[in-house]
Amino acid sequence: MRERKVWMSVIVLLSLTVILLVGVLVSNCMRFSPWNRHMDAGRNGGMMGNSGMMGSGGMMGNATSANTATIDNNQLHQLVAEGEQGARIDRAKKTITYTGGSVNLVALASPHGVPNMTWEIDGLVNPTLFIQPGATVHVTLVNPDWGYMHGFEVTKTAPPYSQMPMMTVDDVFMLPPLPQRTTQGLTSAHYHMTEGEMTLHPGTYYYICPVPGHAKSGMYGVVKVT
Ligand SMILES: [Cu+2]
Repeated sequence: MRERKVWMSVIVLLSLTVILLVGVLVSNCMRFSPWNRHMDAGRNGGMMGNSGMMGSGGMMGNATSANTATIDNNQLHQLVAEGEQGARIDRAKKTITYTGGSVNLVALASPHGVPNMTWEIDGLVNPTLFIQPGATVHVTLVNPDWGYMHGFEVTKTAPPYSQMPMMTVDDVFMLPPLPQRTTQGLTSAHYHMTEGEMTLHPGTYYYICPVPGHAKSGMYGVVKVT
């Protein structure tokens, strides 16, 4: 009789342990699933206006338009020219300094003429950006690439990046991936673009492409908010 009681207790304890382990596993899977990350990105990228996120990433608030549009080659060049206005571009040091409270950041994802899987900003490949704390940074992402989707994410997580950065990096700002240009011909193609706004606390950040393998292949640069 006594022996049976002991066995019953052992079985109950084992069952509870199994239930607990399964619970922990399931909640971890939920937390790290791409779907969930996408939901997080949606919160950043949604049309909620200034959401006033003061949380982990150092974001003070952002408003991202969920709209995407396509532009032609002339509009692309115009956009790049506008981005270069007011930016102090140091080609030797590969740095861009944006002064003032209003920044126009135009990021071209792996465009023709630069190494594959890199960013071009104001004519520089993966430059280091200097931005003032609290500045309103208007980010325009254009994907001029042929063959690959690209998105724009800002994170406090430093390189090296894994194959699946969306699973591991801390997401401060996100413009979700855009499709490749509409046709292969550079001048006849239309280019997908999207835009959003971010405001950053002082610190060191990184702009990366969240598409699997791209940041790992070199599609990232540094943002110094100082
Ligand atoms: Cu990419």
